[in-house]
Amino acid sequence: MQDLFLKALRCENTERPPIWVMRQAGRYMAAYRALRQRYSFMEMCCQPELISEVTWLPIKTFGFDAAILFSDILILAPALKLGLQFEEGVGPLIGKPIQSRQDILDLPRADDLSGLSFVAEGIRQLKATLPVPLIGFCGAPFTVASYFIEGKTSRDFKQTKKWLYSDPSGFHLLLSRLAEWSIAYLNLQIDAGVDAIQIFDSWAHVLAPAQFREYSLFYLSQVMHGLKKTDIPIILFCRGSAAFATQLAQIHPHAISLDWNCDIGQMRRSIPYPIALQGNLDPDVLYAPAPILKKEVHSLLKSMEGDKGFIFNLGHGISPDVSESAVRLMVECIKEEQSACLAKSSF
Ligand code: 1CP
Repeated sequence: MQDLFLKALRCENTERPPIWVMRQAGRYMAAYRALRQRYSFMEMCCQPELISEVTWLPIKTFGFDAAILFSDILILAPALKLGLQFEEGVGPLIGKPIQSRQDILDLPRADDLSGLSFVAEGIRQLKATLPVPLIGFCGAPFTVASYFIEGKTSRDFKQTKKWLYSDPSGFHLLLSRLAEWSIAYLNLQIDAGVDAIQIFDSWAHVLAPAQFREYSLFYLSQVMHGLKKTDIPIILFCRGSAAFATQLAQIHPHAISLDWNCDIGQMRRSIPYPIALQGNLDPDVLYAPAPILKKEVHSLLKSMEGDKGFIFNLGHGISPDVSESAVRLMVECIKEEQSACLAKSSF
């Protein structure tokens, strides 16, 4: 297996930075859209053969250095008996949002994961064929809680914030139940063979720093320390990472994924090895004309030149309407870097 990605996660020198992108198996790919003509998103998430096929798509097409399991952070909802559907043009809808302390007490405990066995089977199938490391993932308890409370995508997270302020102990109870589920779910993925884990705290940026420590960081740390394989590399992604990166570093993940609101080279000065840094190209750069795209990719590479633990990624998920040729160009630029390095070393 090609191990550029795992080496960078261990902060070992690599001939070039590895590259993968968040949401790399998704709607910007024609092959993905063609599959979606035949299957619903939920069908694609729940059938091991389809999980494997979709996870493979961006690896085959663009040659990324890591694959991310095709699934969703909300796939836990059906296992928690909350119901989940994805509606065209609307997004995720939770059938029975959590509205009271009793709703939390009624949630099943995380001792029976048979409802998620299709994920384990998908991972096993992938591990038999993938030439690059496989990233498993889950949502951070805070982000998953906000979907389960709001019941759908929200702009302002009013219900979540109201609950947090009016009933902190109830909110903590929900977060600790979700942390238990996250641990069990990630352990299932580890048992099935994933090579690394990324935890997505996509809505962390709605929290103030002290709230982030209390309602997010504490549970991220609990999840990390609950994993059965203590040396499995863990990447923490959160929106607002520019503000929270130093807090994230305090719980010692293997890597922190940065959004594009910070200068990653400067961030390296406050986040020491052996924490690797992942990021942080503005996803909208993929709309730019080729010369600008190349310039932006090179300037990011330049700012992390010589860094032992750098993984090239976007600052957040890739948008569904970018062109595949822009993605191909970005990957080529990074791989050219390797040829440039090899050429240099031959003098
Ligand atoms: O219509 C479609 O075809 C579905 C689009 C889609 C896809 C391709 C959704 C719906 N989820 C996914 C896959 C997905 N989601 C992956 C797969 C692996 C990959 O290629 O990266 C991953 C890791 C996720 C994680 C995820 N789902 C996050 C965290 C990452 C992030 O982008 O912040 C979140 C917030 C979700 C929720 C979600 N899933 C899908 C939608 C439309 C949403 C809501 C997004 C929102 O609230 O804005």
